[in-house]
Amino acid sequence: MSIQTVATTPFAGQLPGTSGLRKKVAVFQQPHYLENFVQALFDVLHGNAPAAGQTLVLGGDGRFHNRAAVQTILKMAAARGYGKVLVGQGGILSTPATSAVIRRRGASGGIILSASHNPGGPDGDFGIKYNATNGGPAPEKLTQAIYERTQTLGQYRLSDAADIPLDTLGTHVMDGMAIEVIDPVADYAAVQRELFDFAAIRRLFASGFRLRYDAMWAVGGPYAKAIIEGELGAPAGTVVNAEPKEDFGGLHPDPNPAYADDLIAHLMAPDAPDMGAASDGDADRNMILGRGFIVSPSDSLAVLTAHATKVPGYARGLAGVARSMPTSTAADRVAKALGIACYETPTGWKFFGNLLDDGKITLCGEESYGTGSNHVREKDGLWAVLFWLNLVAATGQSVEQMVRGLWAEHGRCVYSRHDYDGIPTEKANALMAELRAQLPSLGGQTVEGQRIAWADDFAYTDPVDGSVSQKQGVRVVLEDSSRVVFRLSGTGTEGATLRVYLERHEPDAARHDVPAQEALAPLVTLARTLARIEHHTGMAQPTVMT
Ligand code: VG1
Ligand code: CO
Repeated sequence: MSIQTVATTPFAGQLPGTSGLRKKVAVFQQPHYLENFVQALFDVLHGNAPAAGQTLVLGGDGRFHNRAAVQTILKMAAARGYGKVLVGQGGILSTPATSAVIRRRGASGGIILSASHNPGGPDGDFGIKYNATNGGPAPEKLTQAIYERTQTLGQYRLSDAADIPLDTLGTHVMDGMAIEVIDPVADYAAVQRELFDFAAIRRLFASGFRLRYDAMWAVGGPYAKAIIEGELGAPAGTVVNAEPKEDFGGLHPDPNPAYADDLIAHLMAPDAPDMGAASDGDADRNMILGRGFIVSPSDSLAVLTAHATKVPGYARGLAGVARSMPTSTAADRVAKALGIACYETPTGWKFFGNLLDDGKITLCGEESYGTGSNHVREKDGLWAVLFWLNLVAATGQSVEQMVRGLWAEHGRCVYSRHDYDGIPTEKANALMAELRAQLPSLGGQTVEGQRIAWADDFAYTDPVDGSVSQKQGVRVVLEDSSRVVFRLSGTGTEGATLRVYLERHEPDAARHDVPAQEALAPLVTLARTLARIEHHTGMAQPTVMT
């Protein structure tokens, strides 16, 4: 075995956005493409020095190209002089599990191969991202440095060793580097066991409580099977669509009302189980349903915050809570009642990292079906499901009763997100530019019969390191505190996606059952007029409403 040096030319990698590099599989299959990114990463991390003695964690969500990429990265890590790589069996590690392994094993970082909730397969998407030694997504200065390095790279290095068998646990040596093929579930399950009352959840299932967990043919399946059916004794068949498939069964592994329609149908049926749940491609997202009842992610964060002390891992109370800016203010209301701080961050999990590391918050979440805590540094789909199960067991209340309890106490934050997908990039940029140009004059104006109190472009100063992130989304807030937020997605791979977030607080319990789209209709009209959505995009309706 020896180390080869391969000449390459710089490629125009995308500026890594909220989740590293995401592209079509065909792009990743181009010669040197993945290698350039990995070499740039290693160069930025280690300069000219070898990564001697350091441990790297490696795995992915099992989508098409996962196995090939794992073998390439192993060979490059060996060439870089890493001491050891911990790779998940079959090349598999969910995003939260990677975070757990990095933290528990004291690794220097980890590489996650995933395009999260984006579709997979030969015509689908692939992605790669780096998580730092705290287990969380690389901060912006690191992703920026990686991007810059990809622009000047002239060569990369890799071992010419043979591929490693990934399907059996065991250890191997490649050019002096140890490779350990690990059980992808073990460390993750150990973390969950420390947080939740497994005995109480086991009793809940033993008493006949029924859950339907839809793993969407993605990486959450093995974790949910092992923990929910294995350790917690839920009946076989509780976890459905559980075997990870390279193309997610041709479906969109995104747990929301549009793509988890099969799960929703089961929970709306006359013989519905007590609770429904789903996780996404890399198992960091979660959707929660009660019997005949859909929980909005913003409400989920608020309920978990309100009841956290009933769970052993959070029994001593929460330091604080954080939500991404477009997420509804339900958590803020609960935090206020509890007397704890609530932080508002830009979209993307990396912005929670400093708050978690610094002990300012314990729980955090996003409207995009992401919820998590200081147990790892990623959002964690199955963790949220276990949290809800623990709460059902501890309170004796149903999922719906807990959400209604939240509404009764704090009013309902009626919420929806409208996505306009596949907009030509220039048109989406023009829409945002036009909206931003109006900002100085919006406050005090009446548009579509609604009086705007103020409007701005959200900017965030990190309370821990003082770094500033500008232009994180246009906020238009009405006098009754209703709001519309506009931003462009940073994770799509085809054209641009406009996200319009709508929120209205409804204190009147008699109106809590008005369907969200109906209650939000005036705000939708306002949003469409203000941003001239149809004019810019040609779209009269959003592609997806969640
Ligand atoms: C989306 C969500 C955001 C989430 C991000 C990564 O980003 O809106 O809340 O953090 O995906 O989630 P954007 O820029 O497309 O709106 V995942 O499950 O891809 O790690
Ligand atoms: Co995800």
